[in-house]
Amino acid sequence: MGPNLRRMAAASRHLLGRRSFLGLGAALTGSLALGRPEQADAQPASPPADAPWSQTAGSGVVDRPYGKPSDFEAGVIRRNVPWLTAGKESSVSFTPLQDLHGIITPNGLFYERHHSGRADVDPAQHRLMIHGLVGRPLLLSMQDILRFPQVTRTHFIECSANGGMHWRTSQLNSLQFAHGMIGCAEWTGVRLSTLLEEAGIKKEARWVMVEGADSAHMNRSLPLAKCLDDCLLVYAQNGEALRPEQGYPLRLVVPGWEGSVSIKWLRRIKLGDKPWYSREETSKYTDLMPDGTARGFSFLMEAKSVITSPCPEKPFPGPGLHEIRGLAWTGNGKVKRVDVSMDGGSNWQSARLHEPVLSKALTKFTLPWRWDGKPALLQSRVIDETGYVQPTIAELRKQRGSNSVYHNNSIQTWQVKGDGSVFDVQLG
Ligand SMILES: Nc1nc2c(c(=O)[nH]1)N[C@H]1C(S)=C(S)[C@@H](COP(=O)(O)O)O[C@H]1N2
Ligand SMILES: [Mo]
Repeated sequence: MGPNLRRMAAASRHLLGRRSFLGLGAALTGSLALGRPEQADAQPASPPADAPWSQTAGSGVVDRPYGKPSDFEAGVIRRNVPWLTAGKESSVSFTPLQDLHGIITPNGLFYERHHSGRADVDPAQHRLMIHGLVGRPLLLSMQDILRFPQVTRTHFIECSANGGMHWRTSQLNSLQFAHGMIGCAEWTGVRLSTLLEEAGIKKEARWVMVEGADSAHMNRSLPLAKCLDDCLLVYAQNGEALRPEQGYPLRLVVPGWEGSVSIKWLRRIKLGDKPWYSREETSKYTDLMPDGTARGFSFLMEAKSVITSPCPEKPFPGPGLHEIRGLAWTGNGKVKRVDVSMDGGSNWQSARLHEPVLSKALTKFTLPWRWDGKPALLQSRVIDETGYVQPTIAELRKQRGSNSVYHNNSIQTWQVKGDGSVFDVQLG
């Protein structure tokens, strides 16, 4: 631990040590106003009475051969915005980040983005073709793909349209809708380089086209160097087969790059000497700059962070000691530091990063804070291992103008009101 970290740890021990989070210490000494009076009962006289579930045996193991969450968690679901997803030709659902506690997104809650709906593919019939500038074109079955050496890596996938609505202004007042086009999973499959080497890469090859088996046949061009570096062809997500929504039985994962290149239901890989300039890299997924030119092939997802607790969906229950929690990530590699401000960016404190801090994966951060019940402007700002600092929306608009749809990685501001409610605001 460096001196800086030691000082932070000591400071938070000091803050945490003096009073309990629920104010129990205060109840005993009677010296502090409590957030929630019912929690003041420091020494209950008797254990709680048996509830119905404590009085008879519960269900056995036969009624639920595949597990599901408690019925009390029925509100923890992906959500869509009806006006954004008028039909199934183009649809998107958002991860409920406000209800999640770790860096892994549960498979049933991973956001979805489909250009022609969810394809339900039969793995026995699915084939992957590798052709173009290769020595030996290949047509592989899933059984073939499973024979190659396996790798497992944890990475986020974020749609470059995440936060896109906020180029205009704050909209919908929701963590889920403002930031939920991201998920992070432990992916298992084969290195793309392993398969390309099996096919034999011709020396003129520079670009790789990847295409899906959905009816959109969504395709993108990727530089060969990235494909050989860290791209994965995966068939498993968090230890089980991919879900149909995430591209079952086979998808590409392009770590740290915009989600649209991580082609789902992957059926074709073609090597060439230049990009294909497909629909999704010309008419879409480009960024209109202030000078009227369009920036293309803007693959990298730059560093971003957000406070997930509190947030509009999870207001503060009352004044007192709270743990500010959030997530940070960067397409450049690892998160180096996250700073948190309570006053709209005038003063910053470093948050604690939770292990594991993985490359191109979500990283969790926390910071204890005693909220005095006064209005506040909460922000988080990530700095990644390359020294890149997450910009404010004003800084980003200065570079990019306001015609963009994609790549908004600006600092989120949560306005906390006196009653603990939280609002999505942009500072001028
Ligand atoms: N074949 C195919 N691949 C695709 C898409 C698609 O519509 N079809 N959508 C892309 C987009 S825009 C994103 S952001 C990610 C979303 O992945 P997810 O649905 O698993 O979250 O998949 C990408 N891969
Ligand atoms: Mo996307």
